[in-house]
Amino acid sequence: AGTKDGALAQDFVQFCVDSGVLRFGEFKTKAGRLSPYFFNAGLFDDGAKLGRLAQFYAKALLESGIEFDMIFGPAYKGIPLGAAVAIELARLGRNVPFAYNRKEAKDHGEGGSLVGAPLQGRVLIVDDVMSAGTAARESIALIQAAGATPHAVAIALDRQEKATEVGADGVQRDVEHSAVQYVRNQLGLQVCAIATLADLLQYLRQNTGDELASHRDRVLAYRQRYGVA
Ligand code: OMP
Repeated sequence: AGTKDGALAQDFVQFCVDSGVLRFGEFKTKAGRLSPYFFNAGLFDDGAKLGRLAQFYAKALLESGIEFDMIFGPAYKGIPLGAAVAIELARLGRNVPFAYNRKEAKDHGEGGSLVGAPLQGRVLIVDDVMSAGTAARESIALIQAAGATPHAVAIALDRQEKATEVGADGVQRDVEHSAVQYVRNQLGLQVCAIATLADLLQYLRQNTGDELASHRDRVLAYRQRYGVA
């Protein structure tokens, strides 16, 4: 997972720590896990940070060599991210159509739940973090229903941890693969992540100090318990 250029990932982790997007402590994830770190993309909360974030996505995408015809930003968090990436790509000379969805279907005005360019061709989904992959599955279904091809997903951080499934008995269980592995291997989409948990651990290894060392031990223990191979 991630990009070939480890330097880009390291710069990105540093940027996220500096801007408070990546924090260490105790956080509960959507899947109910107690995580020693959390990535909150909502804290890319001014024009400069959003612009820099978009540059990271664009560089990671260019390095990945993934081809696509348009960008889709899933509601809510993917909307500003997709828009920012579309603007940055246009600035770099690659102007592609952009669309997003609304969560509540509208019965007047433009109607429907899709806004922006018509969904067609190979669609790149831009989102923040993939954990269980629920959001990705919804976007994929929506793109297919519109007659377009879900082709790739760009995310900022791949947590590289076991996805969960709810069994017939209604109980949630961990599975052996991550959401990214599922999207890549089972759904056949290409996935580009600016950084991964491995990059975060490398950052914690290289940046010494007592505080970071204790974070590193906790992140390693978390990976031991929930991480994928
Ligand atoms: P899925 O849609 O199940 O893949 O979960 C992704 C979501 O998890 C994100 O959109 C966030 O709401 C949340 N999340 C983070 O944003 N950052 C993290 O570090 C961890 C999570 C999470 O809850 O797993």
